[in-house]
Amino acid sequence: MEEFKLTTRDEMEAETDKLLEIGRKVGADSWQQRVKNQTPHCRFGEEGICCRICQMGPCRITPKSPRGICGCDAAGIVGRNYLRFTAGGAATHSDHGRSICHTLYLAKEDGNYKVKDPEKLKRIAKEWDIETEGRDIYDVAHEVAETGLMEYGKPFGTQRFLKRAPKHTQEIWEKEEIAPRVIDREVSCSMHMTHMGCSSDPEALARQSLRAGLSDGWGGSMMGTEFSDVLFGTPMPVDTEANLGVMQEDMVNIIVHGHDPSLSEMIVEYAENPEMIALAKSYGAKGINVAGVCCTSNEVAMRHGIPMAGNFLSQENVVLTGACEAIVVDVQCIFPALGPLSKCFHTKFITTSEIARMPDSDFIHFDAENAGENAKKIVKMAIENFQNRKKDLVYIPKLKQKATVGYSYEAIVKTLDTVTNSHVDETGTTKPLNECVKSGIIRGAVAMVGCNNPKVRHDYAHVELMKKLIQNDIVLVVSGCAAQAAAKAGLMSKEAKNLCGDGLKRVCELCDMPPVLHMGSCVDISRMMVLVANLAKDSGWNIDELPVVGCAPEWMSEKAISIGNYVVATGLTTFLGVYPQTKGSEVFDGLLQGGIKDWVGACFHVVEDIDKLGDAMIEEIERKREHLHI
Ligand code: BF8
Ligand code: SF4
Repeated sequence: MEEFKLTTRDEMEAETDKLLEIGRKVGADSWQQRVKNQTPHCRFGEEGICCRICQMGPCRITPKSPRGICGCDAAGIVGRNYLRFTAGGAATHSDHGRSICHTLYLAKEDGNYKVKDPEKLKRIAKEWDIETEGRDIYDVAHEVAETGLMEYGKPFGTQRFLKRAPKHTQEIWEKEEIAPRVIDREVSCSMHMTHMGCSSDPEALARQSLRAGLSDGWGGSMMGTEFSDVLFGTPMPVDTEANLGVMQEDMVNIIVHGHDPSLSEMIVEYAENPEMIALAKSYGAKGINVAGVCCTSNEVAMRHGIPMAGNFLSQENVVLTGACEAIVVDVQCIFPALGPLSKCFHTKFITTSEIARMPDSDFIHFDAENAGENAKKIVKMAIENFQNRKKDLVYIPKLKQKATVGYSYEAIVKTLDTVTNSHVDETGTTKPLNECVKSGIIRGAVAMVGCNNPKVRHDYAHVELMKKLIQNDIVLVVSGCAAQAAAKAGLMSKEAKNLCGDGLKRVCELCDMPPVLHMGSCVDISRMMVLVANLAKDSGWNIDELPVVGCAPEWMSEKAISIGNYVVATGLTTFLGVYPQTKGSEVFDGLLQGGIKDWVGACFHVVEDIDKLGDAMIEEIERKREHLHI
């Protein structure tokens, strides 16, 4: 048996260089080149002190001009920009959640979408006081979906899922007036507050940022996750593979990219259809290979073991292999660059959502009603495109690692139970995990999430931090592009246990799990919220006392900031490796990195030096342990 070894960043970059070389031959552009073209960035933008929200501006803050034309100061401008950024993220995640609600509403026994986890559906129905006894499961599904849709627009009250949080957390949210009302209201209220001539008070802007974030994490994202599980199944551990080497030279390669599993689930289904496989063979391919990029990849990897080709900054690489017949996208984090890039190769760039229309793509409008038919059409298009491959442009790097993924909250509870063999009911408890933490076998946990950002060497921060943390017996729960960084490097292989400290290694052995647990896509950070909520309830500690922190070392998107806000507002101190655009106001920045702790028991810390970032997290976890006397 070959000895286990992580794939290094150097190895991956050497392969990327080869791909870029091929790209240059066919006139392809690349993000690496565009970063050069865009550097240096505008300092006003970087520090958040450029205001463009009215036509008297744009106004920029300098020592000579400390206020905009309306008189708004740096704290107001930075705060408004930050809140708008958050609202963008909350809207995006939540609208994804809304489309999943709609899909659930349209689910039927003989339709394109069915209920795959009726037990989970019944649990949610019970939570929401919806009758399940003696009812057809689809009646229940439709009522739950409609009730979920009302969470976006009901006139009164707060988000239903807030009740999942421990009492202590709920009380903080009430007292600080940040309990999120309906989702659309938090987003539009944020836009209203940041209109010219409304809020310029930094505290009010920070507070609304937390509330808008919470409407995402405990509202839109949580419904996105929960209803995706109901529709497509709750993830359980499954083996898969990661990195560009999952693409196959003799197969039709279809890459699914984006976020909404409604599309990718159907593509996966049709790619397994015997009729389609026969068609692929008739075109000279051995079969059909579906692989993923970004969070769509996380969704189908978690549920079906579909291999993960790469994360955010790998998206151009999949086309550069010359072996991608189609890259099929839904929404979010899709480079518009894929249009012109695909034209340099034979690749079909297929857009499917009205939310994400892009030039140089084939648009096939995909919705719940036409899902089956259109998924078939897309798979067929990819197959027919196999013959157009330019053989001399094909280069698939041999990079590939094994990964075990699928650690939903339910799966983690079940897996950790192996340590104590205590009884698990249908929802289980987190007691075994608590025991491991109390005894110190596991020192704590880091929820590492978020994107790639060219401001940080691609995946380097994720992987180096994860290595350091597991060496120190800190278990990782990860999602989004952080998860794929781990998988590509090999940290989701069960053999990665050999890189752990003795305590965590023992837990990995006993539970037969990797030290870095893949909890899913970015909307699935709601799973992490459920996990810490139940850890707190089962242990009797408050969430802000748990030796658990959040971390986004390479983040870039509005969604990531929305996430940061709800993770902090839930009580988890969160470490960022990329400075948000807030440097221009010490007052606002000081709130985020200190002041808000008085409200919610946690705040942000920005540490751009990766080594120091790791140390800071370990120190924070040890401080929490000391406080708990464990
Ligand atoms: O929602 S981690 S780059 S893919 S935003 Fe995007 Fe960031 Fe990746 Fe998933 Ni999340
Ligand atoms: Fe300038 Fe005020 Fe208008 Fe912003 S709102 S652009 S600071 S005048």
